[in-house]
Amino acid sequence: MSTINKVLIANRGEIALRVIRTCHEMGLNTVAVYSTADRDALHVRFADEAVCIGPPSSNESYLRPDRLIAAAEVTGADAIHPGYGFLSENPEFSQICTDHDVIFIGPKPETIRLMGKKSLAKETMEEAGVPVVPGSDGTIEDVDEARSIASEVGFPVMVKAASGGGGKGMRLVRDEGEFERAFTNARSEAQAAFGDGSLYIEKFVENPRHVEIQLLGDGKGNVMHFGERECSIQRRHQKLVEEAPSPIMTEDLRERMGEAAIRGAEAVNYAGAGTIEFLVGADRNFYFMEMNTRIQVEHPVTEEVTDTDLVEYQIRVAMGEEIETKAVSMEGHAIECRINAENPFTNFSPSPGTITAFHQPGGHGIRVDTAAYSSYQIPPTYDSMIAKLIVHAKTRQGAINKMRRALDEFVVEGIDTTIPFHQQLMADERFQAGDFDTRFLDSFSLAPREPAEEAA
Ligand code: MV4
Repeated sequence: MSTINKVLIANRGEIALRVIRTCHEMGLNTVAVYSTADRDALHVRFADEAVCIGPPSSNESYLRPDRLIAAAEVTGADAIHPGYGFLSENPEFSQICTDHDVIFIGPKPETIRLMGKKSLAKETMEEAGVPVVPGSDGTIEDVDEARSIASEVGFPVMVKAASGGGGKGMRLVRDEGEFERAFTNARSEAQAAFGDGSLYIEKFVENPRHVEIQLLGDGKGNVMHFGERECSIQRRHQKLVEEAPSPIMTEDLRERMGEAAIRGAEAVNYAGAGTIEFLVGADRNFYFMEMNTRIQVEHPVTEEVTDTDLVEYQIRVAMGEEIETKAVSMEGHAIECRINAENPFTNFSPSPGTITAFHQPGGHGIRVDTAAYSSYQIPPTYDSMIAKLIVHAKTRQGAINKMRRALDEFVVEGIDTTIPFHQQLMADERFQAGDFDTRFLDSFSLAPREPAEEAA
């Protein structure tokens, strides 16, 4: 056991605030770090101490291990919480923290590195007995060999980058004739994006859903799961809405997916919070896709239906506490809408600027995770998410009704936001019926903005 007294949060925005809140509830001191673009940010205001770590560019601030370690050393922080994005899944940073006697609140460097190599992660999961999509054994260098494997697997196939993720370096190949071009293009894209052009091949799963299992391990052999999240409402690999439970879930499917996910995490003696993403086919067969070794943006929907604080769990296992594994039950239904500073009527173009008025919804079953406020200037440098609106109700229909009411109450002036998109989505018949997959938004057409909104 190693106690933690002071946590440095190596992040910004809503997730930095989210982590600060749990630290303070646990009686822990907090250190914020900030770039010069974030001088007036709320994470700086609400942390016990704050250290400026550089200019606006992430490469010169939030992504600089040396400056983060220096900030931890001058403030006497004994742990670093990386949040999501930035250095949260960087194995070198996790190792650097350990080398400087600072606890990295997250998995071991070897686990982060292994799960970052998608093809190795898949092999590890297959050996652990987790269902995987049929395809090549590991990566393939030679185009001709790759083509013959693709034919064996059977078209259509997906060509994926071994070091990829989030859809980069990925190609759908419908038939043998398209194969060579797709393979060569994917290799160049992967080499340019990840410095690693190695590729692997999988059978294409048509119209899949994205369903992920929330996991927690203590690194002492104990792993538990907190049920699933439905994340199929995505646009260009960016999630816009998440919910728990998944509308397709049954007790039996949850038990089998949960057990598979636990087997996978046990195989790497997982330490920390993590997620296993599954592709779920129309026939409800499920296949390992990726493992995320961080706390995710959408973790609140799980917190709401399981009545837990996942960040508290992260900190407890980082201190070396053993977890009492138990079956966690899900109560009711939670939905999260990501409110971005983007104009949904102009292809989600970014809309940075100053928020001139900000009023957030409230009432029973409403949670708003945000670092925005009235007069806040959104820096153009970072991501566009300005708030997460999370609702929790007894039923899915109750959650949708509550979300529609909350969206109507949410006032953000001075910039465009994705609120009108969410209002239309929540009113959509197919969404309401739970009848959607990862391609749903490709065919979802937004009705033009109402004149009243135009005037406002
Ligand atoms: C797939 C697939 C269909 N079949 N693999 C997209 C991101 C990357 N993590 C994996 N992805 C996919 N892999 C096979 N064998 C379809 C996707 C996919 C997808 C997956 C989850 C959520 C949204 C998606 C959107 C397009 C494609």
